[in-house]
Amino acid sequence: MTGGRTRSATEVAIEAIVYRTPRGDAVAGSLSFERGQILALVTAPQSAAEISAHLHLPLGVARVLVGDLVDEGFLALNTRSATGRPDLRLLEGCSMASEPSDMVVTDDLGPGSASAPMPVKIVVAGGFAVGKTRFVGSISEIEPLTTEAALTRVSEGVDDTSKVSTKTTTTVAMDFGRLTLGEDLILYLFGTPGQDRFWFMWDDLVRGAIGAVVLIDTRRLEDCFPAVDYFEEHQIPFVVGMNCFDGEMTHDPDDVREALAVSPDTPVLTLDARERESTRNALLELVQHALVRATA
Ligand SMILES: Nc1nc2c(ncn2[C@@H]2O[C@H](COP(=O)(O)OP(=O)(O)O)[C@@H](O)[C@H]2O)c(=O)[nH]1
Ligand SMILES: [Mg+2]
Repeated sequence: MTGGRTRSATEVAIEAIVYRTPRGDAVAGSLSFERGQILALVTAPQSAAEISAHLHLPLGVARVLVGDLVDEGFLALNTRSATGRPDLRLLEGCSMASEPSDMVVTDDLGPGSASAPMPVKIVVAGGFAVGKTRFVGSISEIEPLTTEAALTRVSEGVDDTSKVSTKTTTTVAMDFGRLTLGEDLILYLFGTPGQDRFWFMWDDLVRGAIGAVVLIDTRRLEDCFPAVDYFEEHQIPFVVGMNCFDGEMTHDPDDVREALAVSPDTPVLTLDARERESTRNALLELVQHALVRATA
């Protein structure tokens, strides 16, 4: 499908918004196989992650094919990105997100912006079964899609002197969801894969994200330590969401903050990942926190 290559000249971020060029419109009916399917799908701008999920293509493959089509001039990427730079519009978008029909974003974003909305990325992390999938699903306007990332790792042989490398390929299901915050602003939520052996995917997921929500189950707090460590080390703003599995709040946020040894300004809140309002509040807290951090 990708001619054995793993990279096309154009690198495609998972949240990059892909849209069709006039040249792409012209050839849409004539390309075959996955290339044709991608062009047919992208009648409306969407992210590489969505393309992967809709076409049941491993994420890595979808990104390479999209990159090729960009190189050929059939697709284009929105290169403007809100990632890493939360602004007030995002906060406003999040506050209004309960009434999608009322949302209007009037700011003139300048040339080149008309074709595709700007993606904003937030990562949802935590240990196993803390509610990541529920969290993403409760707020996403699209059916929660999972996509498979085909992964090839080269691991060094056990015997140092042999310098033998072995390749293993594995797949992982990833949660992601979408929330339109305005006609030109789309929030993408990406859930981190729970298992330790997928740690190396985090850099890709987290690159450019404005922040993260770390979900915790207070009965097994230690499960979130790796996520907290990761975000602190990479200086990604995050909020901690205590998921109320027993239906009532049994822990004081200050106690949890202390147990996690996170900074005093890190928001720790209670939530129910199954409730849209609750999820939205957590996202709002995060955007607010990220804004404060960015302007500090
Ligand atoms: N009571 C309660 N159950 C939840 C909540 N969030 C998730 N669950 C349940 O906990 C289980 C694990 O949730 P899931 O989202 O699959 O966890 P993940 O492994 O982090 O993706 C599922 O059965 C959910 O329905 C919550 O806020 N409260
Ligand atoms: Mg899950």
